[in-house]
Amino acid sequence: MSGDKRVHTSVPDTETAIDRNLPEFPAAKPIDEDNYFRLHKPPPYLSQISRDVADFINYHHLQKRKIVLVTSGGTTVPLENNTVRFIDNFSAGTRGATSAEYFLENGYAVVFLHREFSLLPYSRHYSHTTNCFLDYMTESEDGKVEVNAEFQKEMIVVLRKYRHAQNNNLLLLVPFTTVHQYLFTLKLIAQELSVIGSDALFYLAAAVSDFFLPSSRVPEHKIQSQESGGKLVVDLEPVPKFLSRLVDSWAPISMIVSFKLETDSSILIKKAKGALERYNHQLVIGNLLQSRKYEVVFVTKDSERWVRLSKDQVDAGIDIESLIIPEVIKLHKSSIEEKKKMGL
Ligand code: 9Z3
Repeated sequence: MSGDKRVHTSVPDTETAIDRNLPEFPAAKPIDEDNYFRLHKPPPYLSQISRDVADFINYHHLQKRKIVLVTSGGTTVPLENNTVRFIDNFSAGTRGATSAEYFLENGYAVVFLHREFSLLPYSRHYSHTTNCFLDYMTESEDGKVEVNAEFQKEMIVVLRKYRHAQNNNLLLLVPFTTVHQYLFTLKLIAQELSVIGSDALFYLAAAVSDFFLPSSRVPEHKIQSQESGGKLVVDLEPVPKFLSRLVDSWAPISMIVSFKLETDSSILIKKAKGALERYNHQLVIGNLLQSRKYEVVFVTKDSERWVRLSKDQVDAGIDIESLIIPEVIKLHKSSIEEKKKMGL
């Protein structure tokens, strides 16, 4: 028997297998966001997450600590309820996990909404590297397991920061796997965070699918290739533009930073500006898949500014997040002052 009380999202929820009573998902309309939450069942574990998040927010709000929601990793779109096949979005979780560490260093408490089993703050230094974690270990002369001498210096720094976050309850890990779980959990956390208004910051680095399969159309069992003449034709719907709900009604006073990922450099800024105009939030950080670890562009309504690591910084292994996060925090501070002046 396992004593693990944590929520896990990667095992499909087969009890909510295809429900033919649900109405067919209507074609795309401007009210899609509301329809989505009306026509889909929330994940069954959501009330547990709600309690954990509410406790975390109350605890830090009492201590006047700012709270950031960092989203990280890619969402999946399952093609079957007992999921064998799914569509995935690219993201290792490096941006989110690394950013969370720099927010923690700068005094924020962090709700880390992440794809289960993607990179996590602190453990990321050791968990998904090409080294097996056992390569960090060595056996001492008296038969004890120890950390290899060459890793001691770096590991003690990471270990101290990790313990500090743990001992002070500064980091709340909340998992998702599917885009469905992501949307319901984001909505829940946003509504709970809205209680602290401008002291909350949303930093949306997760790679969220633009398409999904409405639950009314998800088959219960593995799709059989013989039944469809060997072809698989997938007909997906656009994911509702949840960002507009986040900005307008879930957390209207908080500062929202979203990421825009492109692979074609000639459209990055245009797409980032388009997102700002569409959702009316404060900042889009644009990045290209190919260069995301070395350069990003901060796009606001009236400015665009590249933030880049120099060659020396790249060679020294500096994280670009160590440049991004202080800039974001500066903008959050001015946003708080502005909102306070407006009496919000
Ligand atoms: C990003 O652009 C992230 O920076 C990356 C990070 C996914 C590139 P890694 O985890 O990668 O370090 O491997 N995230 C946002 C991606 C996204 O789906 N954005 C949507 C869009 O571009 C808006 S929410 O339309």
